[in-house]
Amino acid sequence: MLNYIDLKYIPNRKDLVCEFYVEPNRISLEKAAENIAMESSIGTWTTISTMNKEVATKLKPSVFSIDKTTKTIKIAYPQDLFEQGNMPQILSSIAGNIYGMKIIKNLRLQDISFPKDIIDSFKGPEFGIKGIRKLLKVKQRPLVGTIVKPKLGLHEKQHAKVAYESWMGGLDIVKDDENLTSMSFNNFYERIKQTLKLRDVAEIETGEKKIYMPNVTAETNEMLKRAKFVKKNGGEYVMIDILTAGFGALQTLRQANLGLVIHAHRAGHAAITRYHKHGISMLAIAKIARLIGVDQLHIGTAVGKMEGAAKEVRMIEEEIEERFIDKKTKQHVLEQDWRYIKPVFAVCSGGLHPGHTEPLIKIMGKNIIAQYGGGCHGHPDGTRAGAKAIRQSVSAVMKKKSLKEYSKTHPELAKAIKKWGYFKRK
Ligand code: CAP
Ligand code: MG
Repeated sequence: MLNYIDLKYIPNRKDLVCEFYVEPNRISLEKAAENIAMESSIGTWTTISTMNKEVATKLKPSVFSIDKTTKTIKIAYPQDLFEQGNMPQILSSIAGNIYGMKIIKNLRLQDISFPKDIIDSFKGPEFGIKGIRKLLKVKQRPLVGTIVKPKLGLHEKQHAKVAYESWMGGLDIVKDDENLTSMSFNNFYERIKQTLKLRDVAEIETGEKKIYMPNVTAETNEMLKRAKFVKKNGGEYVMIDILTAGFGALQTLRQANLGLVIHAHRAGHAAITRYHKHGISMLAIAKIARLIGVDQLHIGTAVGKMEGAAKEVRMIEEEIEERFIDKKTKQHVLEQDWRYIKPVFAVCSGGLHPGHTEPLIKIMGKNIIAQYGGGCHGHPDGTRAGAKAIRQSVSAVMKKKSLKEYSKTHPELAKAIKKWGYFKRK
């Protein structure tokens, strides 16, 4: 029987390292760790006559840390277990069968550290934070955007009009919602033409760069066709729902090298990230998305409607933007040398309104993209006023003024605050 536990083992630069939270089912944590290492690499439930010494020596992973207090284990996997440049295969190993083993009650892949050769086999972001700020010509402040609402139902012209109003009110970015693709009432290709046409008008009338992020999520060939259509019509961005489309599809989009900024929506992530005892952490998903090559990624707001505590959301932001504000956070993350892989812009979205802007920036810093859906189109005076109120709330923070103070001279902000109030941390 091969021995998978080696608490003296020190991972080397050719190891992929995973940290798991493990709740065994009537067996010891050691036994559970051994079975996880086996099933996620070369083993199965029993010894087999076909196993040979060479396979074992070359490919056997090592459980090198078992912490009974935190119920976490760390496993170092020789990189030859994985196909370079193939994220689906990597995840079929480290996030595959092991979740279904009867001897495990709960299992969560908390964190991953990729070795150099695997890092080098992926493209990473084409633009990243610097490229996006350069494209939008916005150096310091958070970028602000909205999502056309209602999520579904508007036809192409109405959609374009809502986008135009949002840009004219001062927002940088307008995106499709996660479930808007090409509908019977809103054809993708027609929507792109109508919306980009008004985007050009808004740019001329405001003198500012304006961005439209169309959702190209679809079967992979159709997705590529839609992305190329956006490019041909003067769009600079596409959006993809990375969990429902899949990591293989995300690789196809990124590796098509279309010169489009990729916005990663994470619809569906909470099915695997939300329960902190089972599934995959958002931190691990964020690292995977950065390695494949998204330019910006939804990571939560800490203050809005979606779950995600401030500490966790901040940790994810610091990992994808690679700027560790407080060293303590870094301790909770497996060391990762990202080499030339660019940092990714953190997107904060979900239940935000202008009253959230101050605490949001306080927690997340200025290097974020803040998106307000209902918090824009729900403004008492409509979309354009909502957009103005959002922009005003950011200006207040950048000028170190309280929202209360600033709303005295900015009526749109005052009306937003009157309707939704200020965010009070619980
Ligand atoms: C926000 C949103 C976003 C979610 C995504 C929505 O709209 O468009 O998809 O926030 O959540 O459909 O809910 P609102 P996350 O501003 O009206 O809430 O960023 O946490 O993945
Ligand atoms: Mg949405």
